[in-house]
Amino acid sequence: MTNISDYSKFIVDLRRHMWMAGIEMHLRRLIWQVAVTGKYISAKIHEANRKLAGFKNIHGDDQLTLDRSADEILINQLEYSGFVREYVSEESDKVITFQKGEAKYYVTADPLDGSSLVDTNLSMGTIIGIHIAPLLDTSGRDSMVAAMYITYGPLITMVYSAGKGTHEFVLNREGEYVLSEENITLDEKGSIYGLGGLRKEWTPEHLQYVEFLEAEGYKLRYSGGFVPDINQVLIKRGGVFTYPALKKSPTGKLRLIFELQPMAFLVEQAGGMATDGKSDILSIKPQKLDHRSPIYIGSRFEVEKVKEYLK
Ligand code: AFP
Repeated sequence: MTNISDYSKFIVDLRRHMWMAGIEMHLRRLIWQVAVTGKYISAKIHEANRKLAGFKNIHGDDQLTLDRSADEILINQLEYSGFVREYVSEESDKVITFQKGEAKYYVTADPLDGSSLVDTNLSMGTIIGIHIAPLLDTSGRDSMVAAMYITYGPLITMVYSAGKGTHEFVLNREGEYVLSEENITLDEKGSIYGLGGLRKEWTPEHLQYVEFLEAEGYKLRYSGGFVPDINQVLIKRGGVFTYPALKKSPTGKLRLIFELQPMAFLVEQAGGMATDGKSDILSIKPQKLDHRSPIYIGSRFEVEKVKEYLK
């Protein structure tokens, strides 16, 4: 696939990239509007983090309001976009109908994933899925047309795909998203792994899989933030993140609609895979908004390998 940036001797910003990729206008504008919310959510994080004002740290209830603030910013930004038919977020678990008429996109959001990390100054993120069918009607593979996430770290970055590769943009000092990594493509095999859940809660099969990776010399990369942990696998071009089935919670912890399907879309577009151990994440039909699923996501070798242990 020829990189668009090969044609352009100028900095390629997000809108130009999507236009040159031939993405449909309404979808381009919706992706752009979500990307813009990243600036407002980042400002909210700074505002809410009372350490800046010399206080000790942000308390649990403040973290909660931070989640809700991020959700409100997304709602305000998308409600009048004219492109969004329904919006549902991990914060409210209820479907909000914005528009009827020709508005055709169904948007899912985890507005601020990893918010419990805010007082540690570790990275957090916003996860967005964009569908063309109601969320519980079909699998992500049949309904999802785009996915993206925003990372709030030393830099604000945005990774998106609309089915034509996975690309990273960085927010520059002028407030523009400029292309930083185009057509991210995972290697067949990586060298890092992120392992969620308590070791004593792991199933024997999962433990054997982890011991295989340890014997292969994989290095542990786990921050407790799904977005930066997945971002690391993508930007380092390989490896695996897993939050597995646990003895006491066979469906694991992470949410299929809000977290797993958007990331599976992005990783598949980068040549990787995502499974619950048996089925592709994108092929799973959500049973409810709060549908949780185990996940193994990353480069092909590691994800194919886990199926040998969990079959
Ligand atoms: P919070 O949003 O409550 O911080 O949880 C983050 C998360 O949902 C996901 O981002 C992490 O991968 C996962 O939880 C970490 O879970 P553990 O704390 O059990 O490791």
